[in-house]
Amino acid sequence: MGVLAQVDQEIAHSIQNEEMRQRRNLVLIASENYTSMAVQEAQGSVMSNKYAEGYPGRRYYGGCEYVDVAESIAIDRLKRLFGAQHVNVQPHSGAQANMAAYAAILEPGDTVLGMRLDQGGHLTHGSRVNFSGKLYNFVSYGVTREAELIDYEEMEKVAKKHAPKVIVAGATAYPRTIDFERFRAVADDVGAVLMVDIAHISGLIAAGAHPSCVSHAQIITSTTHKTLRGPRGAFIMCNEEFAPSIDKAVFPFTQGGPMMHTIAAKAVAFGEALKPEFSDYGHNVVENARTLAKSLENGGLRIVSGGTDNHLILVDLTNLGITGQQAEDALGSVYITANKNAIPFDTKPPRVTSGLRLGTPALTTRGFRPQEMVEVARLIVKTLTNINHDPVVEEVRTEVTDLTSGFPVPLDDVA
Ligand code: DSN
Repeated sequence: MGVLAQVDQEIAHSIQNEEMRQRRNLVLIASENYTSMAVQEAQGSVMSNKYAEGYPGRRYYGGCEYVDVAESIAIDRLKRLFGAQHVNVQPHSGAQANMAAYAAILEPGDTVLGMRLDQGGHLTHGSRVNFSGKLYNFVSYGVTREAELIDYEEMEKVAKKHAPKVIVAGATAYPRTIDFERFRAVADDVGAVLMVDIAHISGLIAAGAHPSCVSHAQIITSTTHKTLRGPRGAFIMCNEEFAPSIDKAVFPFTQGGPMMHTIAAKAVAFGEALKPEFSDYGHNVVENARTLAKSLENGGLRIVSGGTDNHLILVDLTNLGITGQQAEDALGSVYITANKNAIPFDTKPPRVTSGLRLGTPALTTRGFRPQEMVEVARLIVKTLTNINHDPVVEEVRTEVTDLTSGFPVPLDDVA
């Protein structure tokens, strides 16, 4: 960080501190990861300087010959990665990808069926405080009270009752495999389009560690920075029939100039995900999550739905007598980064919650394997069962620092 430290010490310092935090902490936020240095280099490149409204070969600005190369490569790699018919790599974020996907096929006021936010869905799947819930008439499905699995029967019933134009599958806090075939059968039955938001699991699908939705969904949205391990951003995939309306909905309807530096970095990440090592990575993420869930359960914690099939775990803290907020704070104080999260049928408000969401994508990138996940579980249980017990807090901090210091972050790979 030579130049930045000379011209702007305040910002340079904040970045250095963030780098130190990412090295020192156990990062267990299910939606975070460590990008490679190649991804970071592309993201921090001169492509940030370029305006390129439009699409490769049909831009509204001159001088796009090199950014066209980067975007065309990103498109080609993403198509190959998922076997998609058409892709758009310009969405700036997952929320903007969903906004464009809705805009492509819906009119304001149209009915859409999505998963409840407080049972695992996402803000853009119809929350009243989000554009989705304000612009469209969202109806919802959730999970069953007993098994805490998606209630497919309820989903079908609600779909038949309300005849939505779109059914949205996908979640941000659902630890189990999603049955895309079943969603598509219901969508076909009621004449709806099936849209799947794979923001959380796109890396697992690319790796073959979660069943793919590509042959079932007509429209798919995803972020690029979670299990897929790319830069912060998003994309949309769709069947050819929706291609013109998706492209128009991204630009010019919801976005202006694409972030060409991010698109170049997406291309690098898609290239990495096409390599055989990425398949090992995705399977390791799931194996690590399973081990973490089992070890936490052995430590006395209740795991929502009894386990996990993917990269994340939801812990119900009720029997420990602490809230999600207290758990997040206690873990933060020992350098374990995680987030509070509502559990199904939570009685506490969203800023408090009874649950904790934990994910393994970032630690798996650092090289953690099941034996370390057993240790991570032990440190979590020790912390949560000793809240405000200062000697234990000190002890765990040292144990966490010792553990993470043995595992490099991508920055260490570069001499
Ligand atoms: N904020 C993301 C997550 O953490 O799951 C979803 O947008």
